[in-house]
Amino acid sequence: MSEDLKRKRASRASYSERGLQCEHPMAKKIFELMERKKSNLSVAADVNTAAELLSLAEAIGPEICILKTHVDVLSDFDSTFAPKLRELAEKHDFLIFEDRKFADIGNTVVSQYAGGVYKIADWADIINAHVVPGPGIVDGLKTVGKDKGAGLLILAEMSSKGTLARAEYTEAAVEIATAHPDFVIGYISVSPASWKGDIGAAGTGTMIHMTPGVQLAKGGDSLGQQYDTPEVVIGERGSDVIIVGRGIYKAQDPAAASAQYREAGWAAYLKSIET
Ligand code: S5P
Repeated sequence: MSEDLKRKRASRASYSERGLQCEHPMAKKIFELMERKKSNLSVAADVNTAAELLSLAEAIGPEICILKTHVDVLSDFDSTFAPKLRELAEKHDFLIFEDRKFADIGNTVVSQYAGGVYKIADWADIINAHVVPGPGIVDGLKTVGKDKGAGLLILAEMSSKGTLARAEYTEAAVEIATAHPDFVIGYISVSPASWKGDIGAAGTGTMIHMTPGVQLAKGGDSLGQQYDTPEVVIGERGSDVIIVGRGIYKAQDPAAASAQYREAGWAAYLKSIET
């Protein structure tokens, strides 16, 4: 292990300590929620209907800190969906992250975020964006989401094979993210502990790292997804939140699987802050 990595590991702080440093209300809320529920598990609820999604949320709600949605894949989406999901979020104490991956110019993402069929800004606590267009995308999303108290995650890395979001791209993404502390709360990242120097400050500070591509065994799928375990993702790669999709919603008993992932994620976190 390099000296840089060793130093970073040793300086890792607890979620509650980091929550206390947060000025952004949504970042603070996430750190407090993780500590309160003893959960750093986000479930990617990539099912095909609103009915399935709501029943999955009811089953796994007690185990998760964040439910991640792709609302545009729900074949039966209508205006009754969001209020029902929000009700479950209140009941089970979780936050809602719409994984829309905005990627257009500022003016366009304003309408995509606030308007259309989905009206994401009305119900999502957290959204994410690529920075391919440059900082204008953050400025645009901010005009809609900031006053609502929503938080933005910047996609700084991706879990898929051959991703172009690496090296200099990641560094540029971090630069854009850190210039907007009033709206950006963290990153979708894969291996933040290995980022050069202190960029992104994995495991310390107020930026939250969320990492997809997590299963209980290392592996992948036939379309380029790459998986690693909660132990590696939290303990070695320096992330804060594991995002698990098929490992949970395709399991025979998603509630039991989510309990298992929550325990694995939490144990990895506790171990990572041991001094
Ligand atoms: O780099 C990424 C970023 C995201 S948000 N790789 C990803 O896989 N995701 C999302 O995480 C993806 O859209 C999906 O919803 C989830 C992973 O699902 P799984 O079934 O592979 O665990």
